[in-house]
Amino acid sequence: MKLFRTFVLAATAAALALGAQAQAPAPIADPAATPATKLLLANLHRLLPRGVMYGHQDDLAYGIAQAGQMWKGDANRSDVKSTAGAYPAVFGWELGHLELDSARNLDAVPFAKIRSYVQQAYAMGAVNTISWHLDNPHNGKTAWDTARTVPFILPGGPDHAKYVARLDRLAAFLGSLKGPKGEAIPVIFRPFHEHTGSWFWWGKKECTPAEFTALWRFTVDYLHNQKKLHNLIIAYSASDFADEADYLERYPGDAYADVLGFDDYVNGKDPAKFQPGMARKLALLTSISKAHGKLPALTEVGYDGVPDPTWWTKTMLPLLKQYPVSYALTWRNGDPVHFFTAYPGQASAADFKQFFQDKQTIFANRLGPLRLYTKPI
Ligand code: BMA
Repeated sequence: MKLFRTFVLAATAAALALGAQAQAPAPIADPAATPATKLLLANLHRLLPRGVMYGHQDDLAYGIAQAGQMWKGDANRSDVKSTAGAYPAVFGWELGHLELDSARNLDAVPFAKIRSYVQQAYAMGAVNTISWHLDNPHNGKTAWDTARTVPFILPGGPDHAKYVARLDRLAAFLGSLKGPKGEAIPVIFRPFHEHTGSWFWWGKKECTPAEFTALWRFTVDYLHNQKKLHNLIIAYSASDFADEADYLERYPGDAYADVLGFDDYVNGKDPAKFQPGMARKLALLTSISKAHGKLPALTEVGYDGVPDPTWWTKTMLPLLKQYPVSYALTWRNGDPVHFFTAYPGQASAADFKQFFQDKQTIFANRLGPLRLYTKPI
């Protein structure tokens, strides 16, 4: 009897420990997701313990040829490939101004080009993630306008139809992302990012948690049910946050997100505080994503201008080894002073190459063409 009791207690403790450790990956939020979209998400979960995928925003569109000089639109060019020898495993793209029916996004990249870059990344077996700095639908100002907006664009609000018209344009573009056989290309869609900050019209001080979650759910439901888009993996991406409750305050629910992430930059803080701050947030992200069976990711990260020559291996790599995330996306090499990854000759280039060579990092050369989309890895 005593033995039995001890055994049961030990078994219960083991089960509890296991339970606390990991939830099996949750099914994709969209029950009607295409098989390739479901497979991509399942494969990303499988890849998680094997290493972190490196990502770069606008990688194929433009970059820095050498200090002070940009390149733009050169076929197959990539600062990451020029520096490390391989393309990123994750490609980030931005759809701001698509809602205005503009031919180019807010960073002057033509949408037709973005479509072909998405196809190129997909063909090499890499992953595409899409953000949307959409202009304020209430007053026509930019995404960075902080006027009260969300209640006006929700169903029943005076600007709802305007918002829906913008979603229609978004949906037409997302629906046009097709592979060579006409198949829908799965993408990670990351709407209303950095919502725990207060610099976008969907930010924390700009709307209530109920308004934010209503906007999120309406948007995702509309894309799924009205627009019949089933190639989306949905990413929830905070900026800074204090604790689990703060992170989840505006969480739309497990039925509305697949990836849990946050954005963090060295800029704007004491560089010495970046690593400990990141470690604190990654520890929280690890436990929250495990508890919900969601995929953890560093949805944006970087050091503008990368002035620290060993930032990749001394600051980022130790963090990524301690707290596995699916991917870490660095922002765009936008101009000679606003850039987030190395280019040949840049101060951190040699270190970036070492980061690439580490067993724990995954670039496109380690993802066979289309493998993530076609069979369980
Ligand atoms: C910001 C900056 C801007 C850019 C925006 C959207 O962080 O890079 O220059 O317009 O992202 O890509």
